[in-house]
Amino acid sequence: MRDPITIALTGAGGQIGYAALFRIASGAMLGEDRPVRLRLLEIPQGMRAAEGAALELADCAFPTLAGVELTDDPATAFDGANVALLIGSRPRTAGMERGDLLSANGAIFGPQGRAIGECAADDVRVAVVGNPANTNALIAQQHAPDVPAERFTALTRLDHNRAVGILAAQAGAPVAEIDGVTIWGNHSATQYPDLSHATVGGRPALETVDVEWARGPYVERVARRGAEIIEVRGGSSVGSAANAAIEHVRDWLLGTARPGDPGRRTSAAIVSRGEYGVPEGLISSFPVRSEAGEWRVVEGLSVDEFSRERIDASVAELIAERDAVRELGLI
Ligand code: NAX
Repeated sequence: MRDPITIALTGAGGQIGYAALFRIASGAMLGEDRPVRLRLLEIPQGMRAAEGAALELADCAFPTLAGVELTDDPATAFDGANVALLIGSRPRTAGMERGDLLSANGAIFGPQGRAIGECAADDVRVAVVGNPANTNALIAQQHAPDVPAERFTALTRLDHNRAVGILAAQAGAPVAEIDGVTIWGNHSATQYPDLSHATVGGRPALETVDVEWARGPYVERVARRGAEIIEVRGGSSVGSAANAAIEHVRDWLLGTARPGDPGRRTSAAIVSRGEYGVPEGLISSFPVRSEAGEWRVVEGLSVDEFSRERIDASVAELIAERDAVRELGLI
């Protein structure tokens, strides 16, 4: 066994936290040869549920689980953390305006970002799941000026996986034959699932499925998939969200290449360096690969007029969110 890695997870008493913890502790995220030390951050209201999850973790007797600590103090939670999964957030409730939502989350992600900056390990990598994920990641990043900006990311992997699954079903092909799907922009209804460069069994996806479908109902369905799950299941996405968070971190730390597929790529919301006309500094979803622990945007893909408009619309929303949190003094 190698040395343990310290993983801080917020919202451990909530649904996604609960679904993620067992797989992380079992080695499904970083491998069965990598012990994990878990630090669970909750607010007092969520603490009993997190304690219950910790008891169940003990009952799994995972050889990869090197320890579990619970705390409501961000500085304790992030002390020496190599990975921070920020899942807990303030959801939108009835009658809440956008400014209220952003302020409530600013009060969470600002202090957590500061604690990460002050206490986390030098190699810390942060993945934000709690919504509005991209802007929460930006808030946290802006409070940790000494941490390299690119260490703060937000999850669009669930959107990516949804986009792959829905394409596979439409094409009547196995998921393993789908490649080159991209989610652009914000993890919100404006996101753009793009099949322009996707392939199904090596053939262009847009020759396999109807282009009108790909640019209309498909985009809509992927973007609304969370609402569809709520309608059908009676609750929000939990298992798939936990899975996506685990895949995001695994690919980031261990790389996206797979045997026989060295160029494998995915989607993640990472800091823009101006790629594809996305203003520098925004945390926006791109086509990405990871190598040696660094996400890199896959560059050089052609962007047609339809895609340009969709990307720009989602990026405009990210700019508006960034400007709003600036005006509120949250960054
Ligand atoms: P839950 O309400 O079940 O759990 C959230 C937990 O976070 C609660 O236990 C709460 O006490 C805790 N919490 C709140 N503030 C905290 C703080 N300051 N520090 C530590 N813990 C805190 O929500 P769940 O279903 O687990 O969803 C969590 C978040 O994921 C939500 O914001 C949700 O919108 C977001 N999602 C993001 C997705 C993505 O793809 N990026 C998809 C799934 C999900 O909708």
